[in-house]
Amino acid sequence: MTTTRTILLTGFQAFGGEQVNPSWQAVSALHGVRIVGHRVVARELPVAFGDSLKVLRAALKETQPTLVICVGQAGGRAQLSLERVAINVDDARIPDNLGQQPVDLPVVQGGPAAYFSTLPIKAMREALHVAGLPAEVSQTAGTYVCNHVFYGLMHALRNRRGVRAGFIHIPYSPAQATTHAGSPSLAVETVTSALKLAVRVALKTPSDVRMAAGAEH
Ligand code: PCA
Repeated sequence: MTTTRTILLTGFQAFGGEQVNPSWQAVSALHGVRIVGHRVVARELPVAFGDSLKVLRAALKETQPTLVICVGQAGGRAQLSLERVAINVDDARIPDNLGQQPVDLPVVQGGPAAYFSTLPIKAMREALHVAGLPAEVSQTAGTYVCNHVFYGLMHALRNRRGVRAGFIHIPYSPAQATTHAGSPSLAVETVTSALKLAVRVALKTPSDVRMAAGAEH
């Protein structure tokens, strides 16, 4: 008997005064979609230190995915940001949706300083560019709930060989950009197609390509 393998994609609830979070809008559009013989399960995470990881860990246990990509909003960024590294720090500039504002606390007490994404981020960037979609490798996922989830994800999977995981930040949607004059934006449908392509590349690229995509700052 063959069982269909699962891809877990997560987006976030709205936060920071926004009405929507395009990460969930883009990810939820892929729920149930089949990609290279796998089936997508989409889940929404609360923008809360602690609770976000409880929901994520429950979803990991329930769906037993072979690939996990968590997606979050990074308003102000102009491209899809394929995050390279999660760091063991919570340092919140603004309170989360539960009013919590940790400052310089570890995500996991005694955990390593950082975890690297296990997604083929260079190959993903290349494929997105070929498809005409703006994407960059990002050297920081920040120190707010997205980095918290990214770090917690990689920590939860640290002993699970064969499960690849990482994080992608996305720009404002055009609707959001109407209230952030001058900010770059990317249509939710475009983000959805980009995520679908990113998943396809992750499933088809066993080891990442060697290609410069670093930054000086
Ligand atoms: N972006 C925030 C948290 C939720 C989201 O979509 C972040 O970048 O940390």
